[in-house]
Amino acid sequence: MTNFRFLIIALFLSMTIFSCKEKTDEKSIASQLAKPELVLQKAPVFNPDSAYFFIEKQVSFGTRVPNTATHDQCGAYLVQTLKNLGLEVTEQNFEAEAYNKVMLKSKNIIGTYKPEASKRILLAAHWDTRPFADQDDERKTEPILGANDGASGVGVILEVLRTIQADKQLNIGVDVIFLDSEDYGQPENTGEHQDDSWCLGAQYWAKNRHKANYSAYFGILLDMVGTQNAKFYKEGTSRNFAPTVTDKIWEIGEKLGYSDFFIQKNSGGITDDHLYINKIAGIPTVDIIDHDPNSMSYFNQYWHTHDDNMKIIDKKTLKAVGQTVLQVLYNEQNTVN
Ligand code: AHN
Ligand code: ZN
Repeated sequence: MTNFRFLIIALFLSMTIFSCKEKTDEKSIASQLAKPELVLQKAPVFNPDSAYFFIEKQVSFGTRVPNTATHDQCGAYLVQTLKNLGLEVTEQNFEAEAYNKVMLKSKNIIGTYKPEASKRILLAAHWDTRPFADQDDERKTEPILGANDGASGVGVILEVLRTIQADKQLNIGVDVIFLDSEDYGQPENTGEHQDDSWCLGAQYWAKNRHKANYSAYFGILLDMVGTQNAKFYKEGTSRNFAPTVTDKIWEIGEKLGYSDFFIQKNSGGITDDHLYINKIAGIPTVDIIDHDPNSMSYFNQYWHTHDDNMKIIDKKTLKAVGQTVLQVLYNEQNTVN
């Protein structure tokens, strides 16, 4: 716990130093003074029942821990689902060394909507699940089902894609990345702290993008977006690397009526996949992640426990996140840059 707290504080301090450089020019001050009223462009309706189904389907394979058959089966399902949705699919296979020297056979799964469009938005979520329940009191060494931590972000993104494909109106490009080996991070009190033991798929992709010089206008990472009463604070890593996009998403979430979820308050930085997409790939990327800066674990009560199963998934939360992400995408096509 102390390690983790320290990490957050260190991260926050280092980012404050970075951020001092930006956004003090005259233009941004002027635009802050005359902030135009947000207009919601026409966007299709997000269906939380369908998103729920995509989550249930992933969980039905069992736990999705790298180097296991159920992991590979779920990966094959995600590849096929993206293809069925009409996307161009790239499977990025790689081996990553875990904190305990285990080599993880991993697969980032990338889907491309409208490859010809030059303006592109990146949507990301991790699809693997944690190999242990280190925050639980029982069966700590057994893997978790990860209905929320893993499947929820992927399920919402799949439903966003299905909606866009059915609607046929969105004229910007969208890339999705289902990142692997996010959740094999070093548990607390297991020897000397190792930096960068989480988010191995994001680190790999950020260093080895699926297309040469790939970039995007901005990215949105979804992590733990499925539980009842989820709270999304404006997280520090997102604010530091992508302040404008963070504000835009939270403003849209509020305007759509989801202010119970999109809390207009800041929290400290979290080490999550977006950190590496920001830091290494240079794509301004925001994390929509359920967490509670005032709680002991910093995350939700189900985090890395066996309670992270289908029982905690709430369609209201899926709707709030999915509708907000759709609206962000549809608002981009008419924005004057
Ligand atoms: C750390 O615990 C350092 N980061 C949290 C990233 C994470 C784990 N997201 C889901 N599971
Ligand atoms: Zn996790």
